[in-house]
Amino acid sequence: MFWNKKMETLQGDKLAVLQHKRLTWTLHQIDKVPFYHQRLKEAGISAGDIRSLEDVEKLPFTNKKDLQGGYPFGFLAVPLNQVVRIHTTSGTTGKPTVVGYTRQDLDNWSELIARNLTMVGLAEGDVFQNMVNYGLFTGGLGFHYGAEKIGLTVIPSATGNTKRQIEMIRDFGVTAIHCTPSYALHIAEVTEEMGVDLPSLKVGMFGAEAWSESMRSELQRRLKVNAFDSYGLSEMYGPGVAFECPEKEGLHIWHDCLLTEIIDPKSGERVAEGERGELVITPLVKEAMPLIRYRTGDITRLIEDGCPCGRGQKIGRITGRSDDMLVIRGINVFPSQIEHVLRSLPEVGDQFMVIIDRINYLDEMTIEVEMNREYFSGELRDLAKVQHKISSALRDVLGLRTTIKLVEPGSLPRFEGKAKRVIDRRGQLW
Ligand code: DLL
Repeated sequence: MFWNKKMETLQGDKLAVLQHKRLTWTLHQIDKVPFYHQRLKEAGISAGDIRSLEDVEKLPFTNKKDLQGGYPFGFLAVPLNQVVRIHTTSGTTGKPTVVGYTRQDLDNWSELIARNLTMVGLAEGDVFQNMVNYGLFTGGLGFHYGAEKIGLTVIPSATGNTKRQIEMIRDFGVTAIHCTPSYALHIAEVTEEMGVDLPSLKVGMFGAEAWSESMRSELQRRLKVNAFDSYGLSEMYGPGVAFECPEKEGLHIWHDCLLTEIIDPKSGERVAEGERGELVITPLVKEAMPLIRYRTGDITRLIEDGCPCGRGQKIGRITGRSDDMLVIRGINVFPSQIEHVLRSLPEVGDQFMVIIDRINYLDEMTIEVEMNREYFSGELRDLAKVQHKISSALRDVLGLRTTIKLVEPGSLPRFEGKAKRVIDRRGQLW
C-alpha cells in the first residue's frame, strides 16, 4: 500500500531533477539565515555554484554545535510570526536545539508519517495508541498528526501508567502501537505480569533509539506484533525520516524531501558506495529551518540496490552514534553491539546497564545484567556458568574482557522514553 506512490517510487533522472530543483530552492532559503549567509561567503560559494546534486559536496557541513550556537532562533529563515510550532531536543550538554515549523513544514511532516504508516499496512479502521511523550519531544505530535491524516483512530496515551496503557490496548482493540523499543519491552514485561492477552495488536512501530534484530525478535514474540524500525531526528522534523517497509531490509529514507550522504566521521570525506559511516542529510523542503549537510552523528550505510516493494533509497539500521562510541582500552565499542549479544542469550533478562571505570589507568567495563527468571535457579554454580557464557559471547564480538554482574530480574531501572544504558565514570574524579 502506498500513500503517495508517485513520490515514493520516483527514480532516476526524474528524481534527480526534482532533488536538484529543491536543493536550489533550499540554498535560497538558507541564504536568509545570517549564519549560512556568512558561512557560504567565507567558503566562496553561492547557490549558482551548485549545478548538480554532486556539487552538494562543495557545501560546508552543519553540526549540532552550530545549531546550539544559534539558540534560540538564529537558524530561522522565516519571521517568528510564520512559525506555528516549536520543538526542542533535550540536549545532554549545553543549550537545547530549537526547531521551528511553518504550517507547510507541519503538512510535509504529516505527509511523511502518513507514508510510513500506510507502508506498514495501516489504514482507516486501525486503532493506534501513541505511547511516547507529547511535549517538546517530536515523537508524540509528529506521529499523531500523520496518523490522523490517514484516518486512524488515535489514542494519544503518551507515556506512563503502564498498566492503564495495557488495559487501553485491550479494551479499545488497539491494532498498532508506537513507542521506544525499551518502553515496548517494559510493556511486554508488565503484560506478562498482569497475565493478559492483547489479541487485537498487530503492528508495533519502535524508534527514537538504537535497537537490534535480537530485540525485534523478542518484541515480536512477546507482544505478538509485527515490529518495524522508525528513525528520525528533531532537526529533520522528528520521526518519519526513515522507516522500514514489510521487507525489513533497511529503512526507506524519503528521497524527495531529504538528500543523503554517508561520510567518514573523522575525515568528513564520503565513504565508498555501501560502506558504513555517518549519515549527513540536507532537507529539501524545509521552510522555517532549512539546513545544509547536517551531520546527524548516526552511523549507518546507504542501500541503493532496489527494494521489492518498489520504493527508493534505504538506510541500514542505525548501529550507533559517532559520539556514543565507547573507546575501551583502545577498542571501539557501540552500546548497540552489547545489546545485540545480550539479547541473543536466553539466560539474559530484560535490562542491562554498562558501567565504565578507569582503575589504575585501565578502562574496566562492568555490565550489570538482569537474569531471565526461568534460568534463575539460585545455585551459585549455575550463576558462574551463566556469567562465563555472557562474558565469552561478548569477548567474541567485541574483542574485550568484561566483568559481568548478574542481578535479579526487575532490579534495574525501566524507561518510558529513550533508555540510558551506559554510565561512563572515567572522566569523574570522585
Ligand atoms: O528521537 C525522533 C523520533 C521519535 C524518532 C520517535 C523515532 C520515533 P531526537 O530526540 O532529536 O528525535 O533524537 C534523534 O535519536 O539522531 C538517533 O541517534 C536516535 N534515533 C532515532 N531513531 C532511531 C532509530 C527523535 N530507529 C536521535 N534507531 C537520532 C537508532 C535512533 N537510533
